[in-house]
Amino acid sequence: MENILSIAIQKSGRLSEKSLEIIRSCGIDFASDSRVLREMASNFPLQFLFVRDDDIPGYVESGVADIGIVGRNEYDESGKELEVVRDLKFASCRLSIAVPHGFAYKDLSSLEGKRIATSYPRILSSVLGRYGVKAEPVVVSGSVEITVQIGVADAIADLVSTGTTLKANGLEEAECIYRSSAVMIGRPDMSDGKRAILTRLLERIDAVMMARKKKYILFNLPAGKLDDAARIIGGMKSPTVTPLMDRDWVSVQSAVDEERFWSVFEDLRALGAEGILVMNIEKMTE
Ligand code: PRT
Ligand code: ZN
Repeated sequence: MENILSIAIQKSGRLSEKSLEIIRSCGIDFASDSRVLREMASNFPLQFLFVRDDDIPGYVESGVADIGIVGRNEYDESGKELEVVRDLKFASCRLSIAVPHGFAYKDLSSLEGKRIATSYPRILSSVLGRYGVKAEPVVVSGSVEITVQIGVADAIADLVSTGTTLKANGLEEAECIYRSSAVMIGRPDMSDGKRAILTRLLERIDAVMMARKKKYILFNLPAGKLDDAARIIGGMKSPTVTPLMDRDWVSVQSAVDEERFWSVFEDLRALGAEGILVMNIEKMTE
């Protein structure tokens, strides 16, 4: 359908909730709770297709869906040539080599001739190939972490986030070989009509993602300290400055990077800022 963009989303798993949440925060409404196979948004030309994550790159390639949200690992492993339209920066994880205690791991060359169990043979072999290491991949579709104990592999290459699963299975994380997070993929040859809908969607997603990285801060400051405050807040051309009844004081407001927030807060306090108010930003553009 020319005037509708279809998006493939994981039906149930680590990506499902956050994928839907980011779309919902773009002001796009849908029922979703039933997670039927297909569903239409009520106020945006977007149709959802709820499927297994492994199938998403293939569905996007074949045109069953126009775009999809999937782990970068799953996309790269698929070998499909699609467009990565956005890194959505959630569901971050790494693909790591893990070895049993007592395995003398130095670097990737320690894997020469070893059996390595993984669900990501394509990514693994491309990394090993780059370092000229020849190992024997053992491809399993799940429970990679038990393969050493049951004697089918000498080491593994598996996704890790906290590392708890590796530890529980007597393995040590030896080296991270690849990093992943959820990405939005799309068909490069989308029609103009669909591309226009995607552009609208991306504008909203960017506004939501940018807002999440910032806090809005409002405070009163002795007027003479304005230049110092601007330097502390940094990265912005013009904080909004409003005069107060008391001419010696001004009210200042600005967006601040979330990751620098506490140091900015403390420096402003030390400068004499009072009545500091901090707010979450819902949407934002450059
Ligand atoms: O049913 P379907 O095929 O749709 O889902 P799935 O079971 O194949 O995928 P799912 O939902 O488990 O993961 C989807 C995506 O989430 C992956 O492709 C990754 O991009 C991403 N992701 C993020 C992870 C993890 N973190 C993660 N920790 N995928 C898997 N894991 C595994 C890890 O391998 C370990 O077994 O979760 C376990 C816990 O990890 P630790 O390190 O916290 O103990
Ligand atoms: Zn899967």
